[in-house]
Amino acid sequence: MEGKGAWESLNSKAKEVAEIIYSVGKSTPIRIITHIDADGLCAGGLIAKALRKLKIPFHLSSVKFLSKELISEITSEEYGLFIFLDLGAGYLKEIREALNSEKRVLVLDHHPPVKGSYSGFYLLNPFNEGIDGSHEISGAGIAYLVYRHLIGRDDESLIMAITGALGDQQASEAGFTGINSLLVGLAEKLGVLEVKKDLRLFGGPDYPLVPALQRTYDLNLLGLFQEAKEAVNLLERLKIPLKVGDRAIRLSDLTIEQKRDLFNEIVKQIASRGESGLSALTNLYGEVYLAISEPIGSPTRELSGFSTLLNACGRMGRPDLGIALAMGFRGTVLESALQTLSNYRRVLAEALSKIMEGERTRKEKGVLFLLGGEEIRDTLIGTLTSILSRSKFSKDFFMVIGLAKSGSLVKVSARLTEAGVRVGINLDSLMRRSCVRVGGIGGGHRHAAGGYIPEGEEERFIETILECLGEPKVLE
Ligand SMILES: [Mn+2]
Repeated sequence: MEGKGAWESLNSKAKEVAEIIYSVGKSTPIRIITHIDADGLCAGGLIAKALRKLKIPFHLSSVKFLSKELISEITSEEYGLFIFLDLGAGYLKEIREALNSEKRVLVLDHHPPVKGSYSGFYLLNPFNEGIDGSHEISGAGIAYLVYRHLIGRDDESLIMAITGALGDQQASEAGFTGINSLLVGLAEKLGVLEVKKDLRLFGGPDYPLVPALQRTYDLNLLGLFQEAKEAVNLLERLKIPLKVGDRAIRLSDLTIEQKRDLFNEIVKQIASRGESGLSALTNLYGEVYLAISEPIGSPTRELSGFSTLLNACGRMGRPDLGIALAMGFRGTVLESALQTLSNYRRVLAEALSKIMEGERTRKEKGVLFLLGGEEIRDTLIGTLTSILSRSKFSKDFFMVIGLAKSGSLVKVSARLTEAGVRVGINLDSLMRRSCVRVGGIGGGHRHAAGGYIPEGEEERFIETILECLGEPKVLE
């Protein structure tokens, strides 16, 4: 289904969902469960904002993932309506089993739904309308469709739908497609969004340039501009003044020549980092999404940076800040979120430098293991594994596999290195079988996968990985 037809079918379903929320919410408080990533926080913030406006009481939690246990725990609470946001489509069977007749459940998720018939609850899912939920609409996009019917009009909260889609990396180099591009068009028409091609720095063209360089995610991952003085030195070398009048200089203050010099210099610095800088290079210039409803100079004005900020809040155990930002709160909430973002970066940088010195690593037959234990947060292990797999540090290995304690389980996160991609290892298959053999669950994609194993099984898991590497279907 294409364009308008897809919009209409999804939108009319969203209206039905809004009507359920409104009618049930008049008599009973609502329980919301959302995902902890940037998209999930945007989705949660949107529904929370609408309920707050309607004076419908609710309780919201954000979770790292769903499980059978968590679903039955949550649905046993005393609420009349449960709403799952940005997750749930993979757990329809478990949700149905946990239901009883007095409780109503809404699953608003853009992930592919598991096959099978389900009844007794409402599923709003793009795949059921012929829309590709992996690229054409995010969890926040779905939540926005419900939001607009709850409050009865479109408003500036539409930027959260676009922020969520950016957080889920649904924009390709050519921009958005499907419902996402319709939402962008609607936001432009409403006068809350501007899209233009520019250098993609944190905060956008109207944000102070020095912190913009420091906070741009890809540059930071490469170790560039970690300190303000490195950014200041660069500007001084290019003879770009630090101030305009008595305020800090912004990207939008630069002349075309200055901007070109800055671009060239950043490209040079990225290139000096070798192959690990490739994705930073492709991300450096392109579509920039600006929320013109946000004040000039605010870190929430450029939406890709906004999603970075939300992501950091979720990963550092402060999803409450992310939800509040997505609901529209600023002031001290925004200050704390920015502080959380710098903590996030500091923690990542410290962990990386320890790992580079050989701490917490184990090298076995082509596999670099990162043993996070309790020291590395389970929400950071994936990011660290991914950075390491792209760095020179792992060039003699086929893959990096990180482990970190996660509640009563151990989270596993695996990424292929260039060498691993070249020899054709299938991580989905490797993770699936090795996690299962030690009593856990795993899977994912060819180049990036993960899973969970029981605590205490780490040694056996490492041995199992090495065994599985010799088996068919792992090497293709
Ligand atoms: Mn999502």
